[in-house]
Amino acid sequence: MKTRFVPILMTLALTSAAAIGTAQAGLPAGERTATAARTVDVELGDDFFAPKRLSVVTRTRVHWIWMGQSEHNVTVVSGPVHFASQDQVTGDFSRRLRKPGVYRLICTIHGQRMRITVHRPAPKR
Ligand SMILES: [Cu+2]
Repeated sequence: MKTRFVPILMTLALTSAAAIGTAQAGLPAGERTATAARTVDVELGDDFFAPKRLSVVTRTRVHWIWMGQSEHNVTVVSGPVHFASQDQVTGDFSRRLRKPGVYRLICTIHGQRMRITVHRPAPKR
Protein backbone atom coordinates (compact mmCIF):
# COMPACT_ATOMS: atom_id res chain seq x y z
CA MET A 1 0.00 0.00 0.00
CA LYS A 2 2.82 2.38 0.81
CA THR A 3 4.26 2.03 -2.68
CA ARG A 4 0.96 3.20 -4.24
CA PHE A 5 0.62 6.18 -1.95
CA VAL A 6 3.78 7.99 -2.95
CA PRO A 7 2.94 8.45 -6.66
CA ILE A 8 -0.54 9.69 -5.75
CA LEU A 9 0.90 12.34 -3.44
CA MET A 10 3.41 13.37 -6.08
CA THR A 11 0.64 13.70 -8.64
CA LEU A 12 -1.37 15.90 -6.28
CA ALA A 13 1.67 18.10 -5.64
CA LEU A 14 2.31 18.50 -9.37
CA THR A 15 -1.36 19.27 -10.03
CA SER A 16 -1.39 21.94 -7.35
CA ALA A 17 1.76 23.53 -8.73
CA ALA A 18 0.21 23.64 -12.20
CA ALA A 19 -2.99 25.17 -10.84
CA ILE A 20 -1.08 27.89 -9.01
CA GLY A 21 0.96 28.63 -12.12
CA THR A 22 -2.13 29.29 -14.22
CA ALA A 23 -4.47 30.75 -11.58
CA GLN A 24 -5.98 34.04 -12.67
CA ALA A 25 -8.12 36.44 -10.71
CA GLY A 26 -11.68 36.95 -11.86
CA LEU A 27 -12.12 33.66 -13.66
CA PRO A 28 -14.93 31.28 -12.71
CA ALA A 29 -13.75 28.38 -10.55
CA GLY A 30 -12.37 25.57 -12.64
CA GLU A 31 -11.80 27.71 -15.70
CA ARG A 32 -8.22 27.86 -16.84
CA THR A 33 -7.01 30.33 -19.43
CA ALA A 34 -3.83 30.26 -21.48
CA THR A 35 -2.78 33.45 -23.23
CA ALA A 36 0.31 32.07 -24.99
CA ALA A 37 0.51 28.89 -27.05
CA ARG A 38 1.92 26.08 -24.94
CA THR A 39 0.86 22.74 -23.54
CA VAL A 40 -2.07 22.53 -21.14
CA ASP A 41 -2.63 19.31 -19.19
CA VAL A 42 -6.11 17.93 -18.61
CA GLU A 43 -6.75 15.06 -16.22
CA LEU A 44 -9.12 12.32 -17.32
CA GLY A 45 -10.44 10.61 -14.18
CA ASP A 46 -13.39 8.37 -13.19
CA ASP A 47 -15.54 10.04 -14.56
CA PHE A 48 -14.48 13.61 -15.10
CA PHE A 49 -12.23 15.96 -16.97
CA ALA A 50 -10.23 18.46 -14.91
CA PRO A 51 -10.43 21.24 -15.76
CA LYS A 52 -13.86 20.98 -17.39
CA ARG A 53 -13.48 24.30 -19.15
CA LEU A 54 -10.45 25.60 -20.88
CA SER A 55 -9.77 28.76 -22.83
CA VAL A 56 -6.58 28.75 -24.88
CA VAL A 57 -4.98 30.53 -27.82
CA THR A 58 -4.61 28.90 -31.21
CA ARG A 59 -1.74 26.43 -31.51
CA THR A 60 -1.97 25.38 -27.86
CA ARG A 61 -1.33 21.69 -27.36
CA VAL A 62 -3.89 20.07 -25.07
CA HIS A 63 -2.55 17.00 -23.31
CA TRP A 64 -5.01 14.59 -21.67
CA ILE A 65 -3.61 12.31 -18.99
CA TRP A 66 -5.50 9.21 -17.87
CA MET A 67 -5.64 9.18 -14.06
CA GLY A 68 -8.51 6.78 -13.24
CA GLN A 69 -9.02 3.05 -13.03
CA SER A 70 -11.58 2.71 -15.84
CA GLU A 71 -11.34 2.87 -19.60
CA HIS A 72 -12.02 6.31 -21.11
CA ASN A 73 -11.65 8.24 -24.32
CA VAL A 74 -11.54 11.83 -25.51
CA THR A 75 -13.95 12.48 -28.38
CA VAL A 76 -14.88 15.80 -29.98
CA VAL A 77 -18.67 15.86 -30.47
CA SER A 78 -18.81 19.37 -31.92
CA GLY A 79 -16.21 21.89 -32.96
CA PRO A 80 -14.07 23.21 -35.83
CA VAL A 81 -12.06 19.97 -35.97
CA HIS A 82 -13.14 16.48 -34.95
CA PHE A 83 -10.77 13.97 -33.41
CA ALA A 84 -10.89 11.11 -30.94
CA SER A 85 -8.49 9.13 -28.84
CA GLN A 86 -8.52 5.37 -28.46
CA ASP A 87 -10.38 3.85 -25.52
CA GLN A 88 -7.61 3.48 -22.95
CA VAL A 89 -7.09 2.86 -19.24
CA THR A 90 -3.70 4.54 -18.86
CA GLY A 91 -1.44 6.80 -20.83
CA ASP A 92 -2.12 10.07 -22.56
CA PHE A 93 -3.31 11.75 -25.76
CA SER A 94 -2.65 15.18 -27.17
CA ARG A 95 -3.73 17.49 -29.96
CA ARG A 96 -2.52 20.91 -31.03
CA LEU A 97 -5.60 23.08 -31.60
CA ARG A 98 -5.02 25.35 -34.58
CA LYS A 99 -8.59 26.36 -35.49
CA PRO A 100 -10.42 28.86 -33.30
CA GLY A 101 -13.86 27.97 -32.01
CA VAL A 102 -15.61 26.01 -29.31
CA TYR A 103 -14.75 22.34 -28.99
CA ARG A 104 -17.14 20.15 -27.00
CA LEU A 105 -15.64 16.87 -25.91
CA ILE A 106 -16.94 13.82 -24.10
CA CYS A 107 -15.85 10.36 -23.06
CA THR A 108 -18.27 8.28 -25.12
CA ILE A 109 -18.16 5.46 -22.54
CA HIS A 110 -19.27 7.49 -19.49
CA GLY A 111 -20.46 10.80 -20.87
CA GLN A 112 -18.26 13.16 -18.85
CA ARG A 113 -17.86 16.42 -20.74
CA MET A 114 -15.46 19.26 -21.22
CA ARG A 115 -15.35 22.40 -23.33
CA ILE A 116 -12.37 24.11 -24.88
CA THR A 117 -12.60 27.60 -26.34
CA VAL A 118 -9.76 28.34 -28.76
CA HIS A 119 -9.20 31.99 -29.61
CA ARG A 120 -6.66 33.90 -31.66
CA PRO A 121 -3.88 35.60 -29.69
CA ALA A 122 -4.28 39.34 -29.05
CA PRO A 123 -2.41 41.40 -31.68
CA LYS A 124 1.07 42.50 -30.62
CA ARG A 125 1.66 46.21 -30.11
CU1 LIG B 1 -15.04 7.52 -19.48
